[in-house]
Amino acid sequence: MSQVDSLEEVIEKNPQEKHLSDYRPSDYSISTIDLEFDLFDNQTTVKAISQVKRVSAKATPLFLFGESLKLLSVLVDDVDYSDFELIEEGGMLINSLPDSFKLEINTEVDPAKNLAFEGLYKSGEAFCTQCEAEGFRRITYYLDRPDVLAKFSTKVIADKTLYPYLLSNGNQVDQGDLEGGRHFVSWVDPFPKPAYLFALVAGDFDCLKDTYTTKSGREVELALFVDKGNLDKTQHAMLSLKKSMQWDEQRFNLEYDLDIYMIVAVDFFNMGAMENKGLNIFNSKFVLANPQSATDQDYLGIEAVIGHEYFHNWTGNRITCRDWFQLSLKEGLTVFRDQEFSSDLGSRSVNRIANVMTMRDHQFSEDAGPMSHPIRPESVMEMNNFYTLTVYEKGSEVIRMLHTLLGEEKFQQGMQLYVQRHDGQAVTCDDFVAAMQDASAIDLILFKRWYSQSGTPNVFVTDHYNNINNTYQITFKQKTLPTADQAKKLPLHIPIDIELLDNKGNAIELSKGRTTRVLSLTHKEQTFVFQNVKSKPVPCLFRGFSAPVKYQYAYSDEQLLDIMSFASDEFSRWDAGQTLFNKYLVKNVKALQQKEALELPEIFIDGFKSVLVSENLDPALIADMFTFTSENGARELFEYVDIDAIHHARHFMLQEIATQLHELFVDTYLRHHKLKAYQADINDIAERKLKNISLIFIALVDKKLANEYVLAQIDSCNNMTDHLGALTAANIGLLPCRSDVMKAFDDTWYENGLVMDKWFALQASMPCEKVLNNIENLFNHRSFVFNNPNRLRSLVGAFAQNNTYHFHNIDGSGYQFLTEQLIKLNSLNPQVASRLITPLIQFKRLDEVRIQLIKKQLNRLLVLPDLAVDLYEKVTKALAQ
Ligand code: B3K
Ligand code: ZN
Repeated sequence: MSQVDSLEEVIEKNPQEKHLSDYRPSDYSISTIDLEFDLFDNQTTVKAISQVKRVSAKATPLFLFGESLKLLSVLVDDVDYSDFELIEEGGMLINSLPDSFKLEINTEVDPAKNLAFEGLYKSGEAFCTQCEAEGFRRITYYLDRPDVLAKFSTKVIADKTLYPYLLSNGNQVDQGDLEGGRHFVSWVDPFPKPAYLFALVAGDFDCLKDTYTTKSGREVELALFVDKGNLDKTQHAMLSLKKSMQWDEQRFNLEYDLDIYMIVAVDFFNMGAMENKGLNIFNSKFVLANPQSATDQDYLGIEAVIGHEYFHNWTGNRITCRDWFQLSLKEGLTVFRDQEFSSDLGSRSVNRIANVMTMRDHQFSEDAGPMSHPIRPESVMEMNNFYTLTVYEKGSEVIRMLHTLLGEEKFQQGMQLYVQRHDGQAVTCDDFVAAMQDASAIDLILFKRWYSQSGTPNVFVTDHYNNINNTYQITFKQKTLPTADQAKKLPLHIPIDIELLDNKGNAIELSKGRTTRVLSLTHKEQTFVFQNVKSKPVPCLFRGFSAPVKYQYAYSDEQLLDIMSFASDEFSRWDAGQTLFNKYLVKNVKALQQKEALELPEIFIDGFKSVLVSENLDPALIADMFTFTSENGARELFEYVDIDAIHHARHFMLQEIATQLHELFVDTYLRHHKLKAYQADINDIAERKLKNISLIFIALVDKKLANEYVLAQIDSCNNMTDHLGALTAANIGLLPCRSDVMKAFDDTWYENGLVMDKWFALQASMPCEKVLNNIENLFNHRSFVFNNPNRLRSLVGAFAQNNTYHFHNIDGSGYQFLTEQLIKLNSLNPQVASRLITPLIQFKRLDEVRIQLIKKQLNRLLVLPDLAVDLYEKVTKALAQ
């Protein structure tokens, strides 16, 4: 049987896609649901009593979603009911119901066996839940869809010694002791919510308490629950929460609404965190930090994720999504809000650069791959597969473009109108844009195409300067290539923030007193003319990455250096450096392919030299200027991706930079290597970043000196950033001390899984042939736990995602290794499997040998008898390319 036949056959007998266009309001509404959980490891019973009302005119049966449940009984208006049928695909159909009734459903679940971490499960000793997107149906039969909003009350019963804390959404209203050493706590959440925001936690924790007084003067109790012994790692998370609450009041005029806000940190969690109403559940990675165990990046990540989940209270919880196709309504907007939060508190440019790196290194390839979808997808098989960089990060870029087009004032008016119109409702992306349009009186009809069109637009820029009448004319052409999901592409509304530099590097006035302007590109091709331009300018385009596009302009090296030195926007300076690097990367890849000599001209080195010695630039920005396009990101620069040539050309360039600027890197390292008390403060973070980047460049060329520095740095450092910085240099430079310092780290930290994640990720990104062999051995390491998603991401994910060259080893070993892990994970935790598969499905532009090797592995997955829908969706789409 040919591959195509088997693919078609498999597709035929498997799950179908759901379509946005099929949306219909629910036939029934639920006003209240009272839950009672009697918690036991393997036999937890759930009693769910709902007040249900038919809203449709027709007397249709009631369909309730339900999966992996043991049904104990169904009662309608307190009487045992049997007129229902269980549906194999996951649910129950109840017939002959009255117009309005009380529905009681009793189910049993097995939390201890639930290793998919969806629904009710055990994380270590604690019980916890994850219901977004469709996990509540693994707790009870319910109208598990985001547009059914009900008031929840929850009674939790459990052993009192093992589970002193019993938590759920809303406010605590009752508690008491029961027979047999058990106790209960009852909670009521006054705000109607969809089931995906339900949460329950039971466990024994250490708790950090605090309070926050909102701007209207209400006192809110704050509580942070962590595993026993971790209280010394909670200060930063609590501070971040208070900063988030204050920032949302100041910038968005949004205040917290319940009397208590709780955050629980757990070790077994599929994602970063979850915004359940009043009871956020977090991956402990995004809560726990002290200087010894967490890096600067961890500190910043915690602040951002705490902010993100907190901001969801309005954008997501108070106003939620009508259906899951609208996910970007809450996620794109909330990512935008958390990015703004981080930028207002820290460095705007450095944050912007980090976000753009994510777009270019990862989102662009998603948009060009088999899973390409618009920020508002039109068809979905497994919803969990759509918590993507496109929905989140590109979604945020779309909100940012709205912000650019409207300006802060009108954007905030739009937000206010959105809240005023839709508080307490489940709405659509169209509703959001309508509020923005109505508040600003700016026409956004064309702009809305960003919601329905996938793919990264290419913008080709040409210009012409007329020195007789002093006019400068600039022409933009946009073209989006067909994507896997959508052949036909239309022109988009693309805001282009522009600045023109004159021959002395000064910004030219573009309109009264203004030297920058946002042009609206709305057609396939458009020309803009600037008058009174005295000399041929250097155009600084897409300032601040004003649109999520790839753009091309035939910049000379000199022009790029001008932008690097003179652009008023720090992001543009960085971007010009990236463009210059990419230009030579493309050249050198070609040279390698044609067996010609590689080159990096003096002008390039000189340009970067002046960056390194600059006294005015923020050290963090300098560090970013020396963080060049990754091998992953570089793939997007080519039509045909030559893994080997990209690796070798990039390596040559880094080696060349390290050699030619060696003394300056040493000097920079020494200047910024300061021994002082640790503070997660923006200036100190910047210095550590530049110092540790310099150390890497030193390690590339002078192993002896680098070895010395690494050992001394580890010896004297008082924080994880510097410790890990030294280890990273030892790892990348394969320094003589590498194995000793790795071992010492392991011996110190082996009991702390989160810290060991950093170590596993280093092992996985080791730039050497034997890396895969090492990884395989590390599965037996004392700190490795296969079931823990964090460990898996650090070891397997870091290898497949970041160690591009070795993962794509032409012998196929990387592909085979990943596939073997996916086969194991398919039945344990399909959600995590489905995230890890990404590098295996984006293969279309690789060489034929690698394509065949990958297809062979994907076909192994395809024929698994119990292939989870999460993987099924991606594997079939990948093979159909
Ligand atoms: N809303 C959650 C993500 C849920 C993912 C479900 N597979 C976290 C967040 O975006 O804030
Ligand atoms: Zn979110």
